[in-house]
Amino acid sequence: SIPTHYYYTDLKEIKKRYKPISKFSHKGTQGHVLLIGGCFGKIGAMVLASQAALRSGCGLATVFVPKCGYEILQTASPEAMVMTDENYHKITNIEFNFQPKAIGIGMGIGQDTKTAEAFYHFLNNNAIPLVIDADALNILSENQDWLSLLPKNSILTPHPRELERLIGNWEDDFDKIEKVKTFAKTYHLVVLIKGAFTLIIDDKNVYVNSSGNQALATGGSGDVLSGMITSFRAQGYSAVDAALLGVYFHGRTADIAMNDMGYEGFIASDIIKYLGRVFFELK
Ligand code: B4P
Ligand code: MG
Repeated sequence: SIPTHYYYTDLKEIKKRYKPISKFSHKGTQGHVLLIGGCFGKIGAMVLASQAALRSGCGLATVFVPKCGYEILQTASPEAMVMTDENYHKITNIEFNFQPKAIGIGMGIGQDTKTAEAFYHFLNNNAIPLVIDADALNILSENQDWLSLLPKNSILTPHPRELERLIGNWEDDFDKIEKVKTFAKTYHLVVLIKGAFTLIIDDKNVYVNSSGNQALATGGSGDVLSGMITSFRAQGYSAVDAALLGVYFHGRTADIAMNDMGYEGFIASDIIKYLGRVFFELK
């Protein structure tokens, strides 16, 4: 097997990779994010992802949701622009008229056959770096021959259950890491294994994240993370750096928040509220 290099991402390591915003930057230079997802009953995932993207420093964020998401997004996430599918309940045809710097897809998207077909069509026509999460990962697990359509250096953000659907089961943690490394190498991807001490894995390196705690074991925290990583990708960070920064910042919000509350009181939108505090630590 390929030798594995292990790294531990702490504040010092993050400071080396973080690039402060220039005095002369404007929204046009900070990167335009496109987030695609949501279905009836799961539009909140897109509200969370869009707010997380904007609070992570991208210049502009557009969301693509089914029609039922239009008023929800415009109200709950006024800084984001909204484009809608022609279908009310779910995404059936992904079309947009601009060039985003990075695209995040899958949060709350559901697994309808029409949505899967739209995703396939999208993959066949897209070269923009992707962050792929949630049901978009599950659709890929069901259609593994689509994996070769992913642009190089796209980022996959599965939790352990989603990872198992994608690569099958593993014997132990070492076997899991070997399997993910091989998978990442085959398709030229960066793959996360989310959980306590989230791992970020490319074809030869394993980065172990140091931040975060059990307060993050709450619905929607994964959607927030996807918005953050897509935002960093759109700002010009490499796939590995975007994933490292996203995961570290995400966890760090929960660490800082525990000065103000207990684990149980923390919900996914609090990650977004505390994000600015993490950037403040890098000043
Ligand atoms: P879904 O129903 O698909 O849940 P989701 O919408 O993806 O949730 P969300 O996006 O909010 O959270 P995510 O896990 O992506 O899946 C739930 C199903 O998967 C359930 O059946 C569940 O049992 C299973 N599942 C989920 N996590 C599992 C795990 N670790 N092991 C086994 N089965 C699992 O993202 C959560 C975020 O919070 C990640 O960034 C994660 O790193 C972070 N986080 C969670 N707990 C943490 C902890 N203790 N410490 C630090 N970070 C933590
Ligand atoms: Mg998730």
